[in-house]
Amino acid sequence: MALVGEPNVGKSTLLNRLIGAKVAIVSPKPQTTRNRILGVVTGEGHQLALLDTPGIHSPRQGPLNRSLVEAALGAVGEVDLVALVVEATRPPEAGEGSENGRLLAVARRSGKRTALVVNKVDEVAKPKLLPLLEAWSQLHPFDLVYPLSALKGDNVEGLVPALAELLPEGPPLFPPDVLTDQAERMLAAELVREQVFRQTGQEIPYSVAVEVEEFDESRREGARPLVRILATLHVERLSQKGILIGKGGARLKSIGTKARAEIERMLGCKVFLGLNVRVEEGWSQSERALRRFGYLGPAEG
Ligand SMILES: Nc1nc2c(ncn2[C@@H]2O[C@H](COP(=O)(O)OP(=O)(O)OP(=O)(O)O)[C@@H](O)[C@H]2O)c(=O)[nH]1
Ligand SMILES: [Mg+2]
Repeated sequence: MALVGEPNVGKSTLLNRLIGAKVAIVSPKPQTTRNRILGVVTGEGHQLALLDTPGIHSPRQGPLNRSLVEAALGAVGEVDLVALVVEATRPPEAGEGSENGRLLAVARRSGKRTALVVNKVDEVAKPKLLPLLEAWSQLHPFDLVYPLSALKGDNVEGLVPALAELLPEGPPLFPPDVLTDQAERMLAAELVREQVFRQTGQEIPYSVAVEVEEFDESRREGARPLVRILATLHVERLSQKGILIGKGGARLKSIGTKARAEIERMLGCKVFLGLNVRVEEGWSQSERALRRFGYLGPAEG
């Protein structure tokens, strides 16, 4: 199944919550997720393979934005069940021309079953919730309408069994211990990017791509396990390089410190993290660069 929806509604938070591990980065800024991320939940008698996708938004200008939207719309075509994620804090809208309306039209045309997940219920007063769910139900014949808080965990435990009811029967696709398709190297790059999203403002988060140049595990099995990671933060312009590095290198240092702690938690051992910043003029306009950074699937044909 696929988790789709507008940016910032909490798709990645929900994916992490459902699989019980952090495989997708999360930030308060929209357009955090740049590629499809698989998460697998295996339980008693069911297995759910979930795709987290970039938020759907317009305008879709430039190759990066277009590839984000294509990744999300493409996911709809590949799954048995579409879960549209929306926020309880906003009134329902799924009219023509709206992002949700567009997604629902894609789902309808595909003939796929469609669930609505109403997230962030912790932010609305209880009496407001029922009318909101009813209003959503008027907009589309959802197979399931499910309110929860991915952040707080409220009402999350019933979601997987309810979704499993909507999925076709079949043998499990993954061994029970598989949680994600994300390699540790990619997760490390993402955890650095997460700190860029959290610690910089304005256009900087959207101008940074992270590439892990070295991921040295040769001392991982030793007496004092260590993984050595060297990553480059590519910015689009020279002026952004200075902002990202900060006065006396303070900002880059702070990004590195926090990212290293997150990567250590993921890998379960000490990490040396070296970061450097390079100008890769206009990388977000270049399909080649997008492919190199893993934000675009392999070339078609
Ligand atoms: N209050 C509240 N905040 C939430 C909840 N779920 C997610 N958030 C917050 O919403 C913001 C966006 O979360 P993400 O999981 O990154 O959202 P997303 O839909 O993956 O966003 P994109 O990747 O940009 O499309 C973060 O600040 C989360 O902490 C929730 O249930 N309640
Ligand atoms: Mg996301």
